[in-house]
Amino acid sequence: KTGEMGGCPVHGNAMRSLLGRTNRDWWPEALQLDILTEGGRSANPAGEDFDYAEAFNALDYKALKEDLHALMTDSQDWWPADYGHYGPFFIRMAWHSAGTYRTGDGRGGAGSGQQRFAPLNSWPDNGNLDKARRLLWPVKRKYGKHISWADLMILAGNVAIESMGGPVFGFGGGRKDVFEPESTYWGTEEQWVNEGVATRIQPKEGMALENPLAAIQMGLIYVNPEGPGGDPHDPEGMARDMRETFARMAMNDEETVALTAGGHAFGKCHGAEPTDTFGRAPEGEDLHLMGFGWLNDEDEIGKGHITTSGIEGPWTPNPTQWGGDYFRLLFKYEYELVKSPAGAFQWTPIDPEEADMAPDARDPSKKVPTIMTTADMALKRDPEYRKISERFRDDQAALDDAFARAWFKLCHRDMGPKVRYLGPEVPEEDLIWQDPVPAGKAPSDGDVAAFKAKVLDSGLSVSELVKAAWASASTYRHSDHRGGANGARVRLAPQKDWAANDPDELAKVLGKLDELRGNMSMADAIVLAGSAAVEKAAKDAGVEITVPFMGGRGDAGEEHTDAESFEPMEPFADGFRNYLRSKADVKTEDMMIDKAHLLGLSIPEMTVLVGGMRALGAVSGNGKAGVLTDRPGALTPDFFVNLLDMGTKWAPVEDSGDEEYVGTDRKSGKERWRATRADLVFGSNSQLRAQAEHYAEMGNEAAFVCDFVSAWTKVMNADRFDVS
Ligand code: HEB
Repeated sequence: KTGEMGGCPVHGNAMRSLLGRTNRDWWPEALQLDILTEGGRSANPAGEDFDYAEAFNALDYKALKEDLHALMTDSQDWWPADYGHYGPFFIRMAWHSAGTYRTGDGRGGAGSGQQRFAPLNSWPDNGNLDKARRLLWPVKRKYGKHISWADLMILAGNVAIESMGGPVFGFGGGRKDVFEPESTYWGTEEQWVNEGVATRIQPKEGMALENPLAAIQMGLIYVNPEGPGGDPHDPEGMARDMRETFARMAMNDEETVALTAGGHAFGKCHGAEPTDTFGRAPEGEDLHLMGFGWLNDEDEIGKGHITTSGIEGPWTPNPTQWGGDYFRLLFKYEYELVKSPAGAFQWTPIDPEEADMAPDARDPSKKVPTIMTTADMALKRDPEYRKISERFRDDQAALDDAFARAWFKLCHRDMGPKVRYLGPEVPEEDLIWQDPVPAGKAPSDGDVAAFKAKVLDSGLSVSELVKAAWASASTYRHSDHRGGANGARVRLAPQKDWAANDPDELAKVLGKLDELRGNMSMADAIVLAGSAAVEKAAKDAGVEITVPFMGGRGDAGEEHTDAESFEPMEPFADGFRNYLRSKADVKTEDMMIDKAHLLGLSIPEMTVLVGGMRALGAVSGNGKAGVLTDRPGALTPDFFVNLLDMGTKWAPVEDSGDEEYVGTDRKSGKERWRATRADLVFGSNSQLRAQAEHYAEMGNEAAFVCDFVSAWTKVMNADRFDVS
């Protein structure tokens, strides 16, 4: 079965790698700068300690916005503005920056300025956005460190909407740039959309869109504008593709309609010439083109009409003015299928009135017909989309509000809690998709100590307490900053019922903690109980240590929680707890690395957490696998010591699909241990073995405990954006 929802990344029947096709596969000739980041050397010229929030707060925001307004109509000879206004172009840039976000793993999105780097800078769907970013450069240069590229791209989109009279809900800054491409899984296909790669949804073949991907073909942000796989004759398929891909971006039907129609109130498609006459995409283009790609004729740049998608024409008669013309025309006319000069399928109104024609983008004295893409036509042809579209046609205020809110969500969905937003235009209103958490109050030192004593006296085991704290905190994703222990959503649906969380045991532990906590929040109590257990476990291993505690978490209720939006966060695998729902096409150990990456952990942090949690017996299902110790519950390095012991011989358990292993005494043949792939990889992989050796070495026992406590604390506090 392919494309299972709920976390499993599978692709066809092929075992696939964690990263799929990478930049090195796409551009083997590209400069190998990554050798300079070996040894943990940072690629960030501002330094890893650069405090972007501080820099942003010192920004002259008003002046920046004025400069952006002026930029909109400051047409440059090297890339002239259609209709004398860059607004639509910047909106598309911002939308494509944000639109890579996907709920499955929280990756993608506008948060770090990834559009500057491969592969995104060279995706066919991002055609010519290299020019849009270059137009912004003088403004970026002027405001320097005070505005990141990531923020600037979104703010330029907002200012563009404002400057064309469109509705805007707000802006939150705080997206810190990175200086190297992020390693995100974008799929395994070896061709781009414009090279004929197959679409990912194929109902006849039983193929669903592979999780966590959210685009229908390699190199697209969402759907193919010409129709499923380029076929304009399949309206149901078009709507199906839109519904599925936009849902993966956290958008429902109403948001999808509002965004698409609102976006296409502006600007035009570009298809003046056949697309096979272009130069290469930026990442593989000649040196002297200085990062530009897709040029038709480099001397012609800016002179003729351009080609981007291959579709040609604007949607409305007023492409630089917000209004209701998109829906008015969509419903006023019958549309017929035609081909653009570049040969792309598109739709055009039959017998349009003169007043419903649009000006030519470069010559206002000329009139051209308007168009719709096959995707736009779905808003009329799909029954559900149509109802919403008709409502918006008849109620402009409703469209204004829906578009403004959906645009705000699109651009901020990957920023996590609202406390992370910066600047003077952050909206007051709390929105459910921000996963709001009511303010909490930190318990006093006395209450902390008293509670810890009660917990250790409660009869709950170290393993139970550690597992509950891990279940609560480990939902955190560094990708979109969602999840984590704050809010104690682990006691709400759907998290309380996740198999990885051992629901019955969790309910028992949470019930007991609720009795003991007094007026401490549940969120604090769960974390603190875990700390108490870790301290006890360390003591039982002969090390006295205090686990740092930062109280003040609040408790979210059901009214603060969009339960459905948490479903994609359910772990399919969690190597830290030795949990695997079912065998997948991605290796179990790869999924552990992926989880560690989402938690923002380093290799040693991942290693010490796995080894420590195994020693504590904190495994889902409370099985034997991985608990390589005779004294579970004590924070010893036994996991590593026993894993590396040559006295044990490992072999796969028959019929386990190489997911379970048995370790026998090499001499007697007697069974000693059980383990999974997520255990044995620390012995089989040379780099992880080196980590395991470090923690197994005599003399490192105390360092092991210290490192465990600091990695543990990092996970417990990963979402504490409310304290800095
Ligand atoms: Fe869009 C443009 C498609 C959604 C906004 N788009 C465009 C184009 C196309 C498209 C094809 C053309 C490009 C060129 O240049 O050639 N879209 C599409 C699709 C979809 C969309 C298929 C899904 C359904 N959009 C969207 C959204 C938004 C937008 C959501 C926002 C909100 N677009 C836009 C704009 C433009 C475009 C503004 C224009 C640009 C210029 O003008 O430059």
